[in-house]
Amino acid sequence: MIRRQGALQLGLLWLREGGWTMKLYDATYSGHAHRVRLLCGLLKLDLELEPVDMKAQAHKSPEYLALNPFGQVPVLEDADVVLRDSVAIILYLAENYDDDRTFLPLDPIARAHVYEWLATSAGPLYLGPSRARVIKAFGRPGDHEQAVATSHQLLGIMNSHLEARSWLVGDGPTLADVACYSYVAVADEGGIDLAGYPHVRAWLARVEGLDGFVPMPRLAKA
Ligand SMILES: N[C@@H](CCC(=O)N[C@@H](CS)C(=O)NCC(=O)O)C(=O)O
Repeated sequence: MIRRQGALQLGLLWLREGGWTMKLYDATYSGHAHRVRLLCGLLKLDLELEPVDMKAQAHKSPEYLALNPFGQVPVLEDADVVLRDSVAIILYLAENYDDDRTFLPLDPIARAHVYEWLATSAGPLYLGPSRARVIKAFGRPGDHEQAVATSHQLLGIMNSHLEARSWLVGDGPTLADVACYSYVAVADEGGIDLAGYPHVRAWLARVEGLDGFVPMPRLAKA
């Protein structure tokens, strides 16, 4: 297992030194894709962006479904590795390219706490701020009131958690912060006011101050 991983890493290094650039199938306003762009910025990794025209349903084309049968953005291609799902992708990048292992700590307890927030990003964050925004700003069907309620429950929990700490896990930024940042940063586009969550707002500003930070694009006002 370890030998296989080592061989994969050596192979990727060889390919990357030979001029290979990782490719992200991307959509500008997708917070899921933004997580990957953000981590690559923070890790100073080169990333080629391949825009997926979601308005034209390019993510449901046979070519794209061959990459991700769920027909969702993002997908990462790194040499012969093809990965769907933003959480899987950022885990892969941290495990293979974060030499200092700060974004995915080696300590098993700290790492388990990172996993808690990764699960939160695919649970309440997806059902809350992400869904509220897709309903309000993109006109997708769904229960906006429920998504707003889920968002406020989550933001209350995050606000209390961040009251006495700067980062979601440990003393510095980890994948927990990367996974949770994007949709919280644009929560207002889903009709969610962050005014009552000062510790969350301070945390957003802290992420934005990181070297290599990549902003989450805001939707143009109508
Ligand atoms: N679990 C997936 C969710 C990705 C996702 O929901 N992507 C949205 C764009 S933000 C999408 O492609 N939606 C189109 C669809 O679901 O048909 C991930 O983390 O990558």
